[in-house]
Amino acid sequence: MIRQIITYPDKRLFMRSNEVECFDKELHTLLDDMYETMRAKNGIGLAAIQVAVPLRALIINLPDEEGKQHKEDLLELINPVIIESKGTQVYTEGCLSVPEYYDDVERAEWVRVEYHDRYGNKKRIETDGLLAVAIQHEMDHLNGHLFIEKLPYLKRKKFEKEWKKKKKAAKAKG
Ligand code: Y12
Ligand code: CO
Repeated sequence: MIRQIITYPDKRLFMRSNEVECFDKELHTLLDDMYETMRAKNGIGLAAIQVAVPLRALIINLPDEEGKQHKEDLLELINPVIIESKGTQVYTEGCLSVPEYYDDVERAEWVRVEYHDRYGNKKRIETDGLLAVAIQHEMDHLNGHLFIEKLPYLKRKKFEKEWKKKKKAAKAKG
C-alpha cells in the first residue's frame, strides 16, 4: 500500500524515532509499504518517519549505472548505528519530505554501520560514495534531522524564501 509522505515543516520530521523492538508482521508490512511508496514517488531512500511512523527503520534502493532500480539491491536497515566514519564528500541531496529542493551537503565519505535486518538478524555494512551519503541522510531522519539543517546560513535563508513563495503560490491557486 502506498502511504502518504509527510513534508516540511511537519513537526514529526523533527522528532527522534524509537527503536524497533518487534521484528514482526507489522514491521514487514511497514517496510513493504515504504518500498512501494518510495518507488511510486521516484525516491531512492526513505525513513519510516516520512510515512509518519516514528520507528528507527529505513530503506535504500540505489539505481544502477543505467539509472534502473532493482528490488534485489534493496537495503533495509533497522536500528542502524554508525560505528566508524572517515573523510568527507559533498553531494547534491534531495528528499521526498522536502519536495523540489536540492542542495550540496557535506558528509562522511566512508561509514561502517551496524544494524538489524527485518528478521532481527545483526548485520554490518562498510561503504562509501553515494550509498554512504544515502545511509547518513536517512539516519538523520531517525534522529529528527533534515538535510536543509546542514546548509550554511544564507542557503537556509534561500530555502525558507523559496518555500514561502511556493506556499503562497499554491494558496493563490486555491
Ligand atoms: C543521495 C541524496 C539523498 C538521498 C536521500 C533520498 N532522497 C530521495 O529519494 C529523493 C527523492 C526525490 C524525488 C523527487 O521526485 C522526482 O524526481 C520525480 C523529487 O522531486 C520533487 O519533489 C518534485 C525530490 C526528491 C539519497 C542519496
Ligand atoms: Co530525506
